Amino acid sequence: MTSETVVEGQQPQAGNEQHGGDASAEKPAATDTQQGDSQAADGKATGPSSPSKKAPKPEVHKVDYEPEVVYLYQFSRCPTLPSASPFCLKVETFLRLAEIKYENVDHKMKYKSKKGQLPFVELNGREIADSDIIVKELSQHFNKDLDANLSAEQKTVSHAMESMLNNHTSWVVRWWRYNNPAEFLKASQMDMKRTLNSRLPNSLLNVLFRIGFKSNVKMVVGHGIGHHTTEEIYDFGKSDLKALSELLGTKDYFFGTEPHLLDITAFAHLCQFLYIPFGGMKEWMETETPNLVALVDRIKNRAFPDWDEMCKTLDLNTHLPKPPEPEKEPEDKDKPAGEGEEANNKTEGAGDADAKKEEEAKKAEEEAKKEEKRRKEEEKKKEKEEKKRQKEEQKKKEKEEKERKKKEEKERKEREKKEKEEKEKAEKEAAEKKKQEEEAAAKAAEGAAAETKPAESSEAPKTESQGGGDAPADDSK
Ligand SMILES: N[C@@H](CCC(=O)N[C@@H](CS)C(=O)NCC(=O)O)C(=O)O
Repeated sequence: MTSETVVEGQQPQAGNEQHGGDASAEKPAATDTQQGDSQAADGKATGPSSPSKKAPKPEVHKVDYEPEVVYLYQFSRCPTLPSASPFCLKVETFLRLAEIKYENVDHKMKYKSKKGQLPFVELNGREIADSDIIVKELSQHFNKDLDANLSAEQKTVSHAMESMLNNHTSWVVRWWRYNNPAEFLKASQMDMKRTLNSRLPNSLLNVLFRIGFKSNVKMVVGHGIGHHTTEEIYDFGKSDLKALSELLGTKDYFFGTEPHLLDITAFAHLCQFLYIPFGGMKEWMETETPNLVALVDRIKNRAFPDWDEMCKTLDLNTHLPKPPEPEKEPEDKDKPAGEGEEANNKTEGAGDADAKKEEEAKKAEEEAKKEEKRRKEEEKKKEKEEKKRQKEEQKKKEKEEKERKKKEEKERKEREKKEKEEKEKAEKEAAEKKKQEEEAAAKAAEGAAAETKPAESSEAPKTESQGGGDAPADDSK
């Protein structure tokens, strides 16, 4: 891969340049602990001198380093913000707020860390990679722990939120960028020719960039976020931003009146939404999370007073005093007007090479168009499938609801029927019982009547012969 191919996630292999640099450069006065590293760094053998022995490969790119100065390797500047990489912006913001002396190495995106990514830094002849590890190690080395005064609970909240931003929120941005490389180039106003200091035409660079970015789509699928619909992905991002906004509330910074690491991480990620806008997220933030927009402004003003200058000039070291301008060589009269270094670099066969490159660019453009068409079709298909799925789900729900109502109605009817039957049964039983009681009563009455009759005859007025008359009744009975 050449330096012309530049894509996030597919940075050019530095190849031999990986640990290149000026090996003959003056060896810096290294600290004791870095002695070994710096000896290796200057490209000179550290063992007994033997002409046949090959000098060990320097451990760092910047061999003429100044001790205790951090050398930062990040992406080239972007016209709309200092870095289109939240991880690079995080490290630079930290270096500035922690007031650590640093210098950006303008490597034109040629290098990446030994772990394979940007950013990385070199300090005293040693490479440190990964934004979180860089911040942690530099905080310790320079005794600049910005979170030192936080409570254990605040540190836990900070850790959770940073993790969300680095491992979830950032993928919403990546998903959009990888799927929309042309729109990303437009929104970021990146001029690839200038960014890469390339001699290739911008059209070719843009096509190569787009193809490279497109190939990163598999990364967002691998992460998992790429499986979802556009709407769902934006909702993921909005939920993260809402959570941050709630935590910030009306405070200046997440944990009070001074910035901590969470403020720096949030700033670096939020900038991506605000300065390379996409999908209406910026507008959404302005209305739904204005406190986050204000936080970005606060940190921007505090850490990047040279923001406008760096975006305009794309200079990586606007914070450093400028070295004296080298004396200008007299103008070459034969040089065609308007052509600078490029003209010097042109060789005899440059015309042929350019034609070949144009051809390649055309082919690549066609490929990119096809790829774009394929992607759009796939997206349409996905959306169609999603709509179909939603429709089917709705239908299923309606059917289930209908069945539920039907079942309820059936149960209600059965219940009513049962109640009615029970009522009728009870009424019948009551009527039966009443009838029986009446019959029993009638019988009893009849019986009583029957019993009364003979008694009546025996109680008939007794004849005198029967001892009747006025004889007194036997009281003892
Ligand atoms: N965990 C890393 C993430 C860095 C990262 O994702 N860098 C991207 C650019 S934003 C990169 O260098 N990608 C190149 C690759 O993965 O090959 C950090 O915090 O530094």
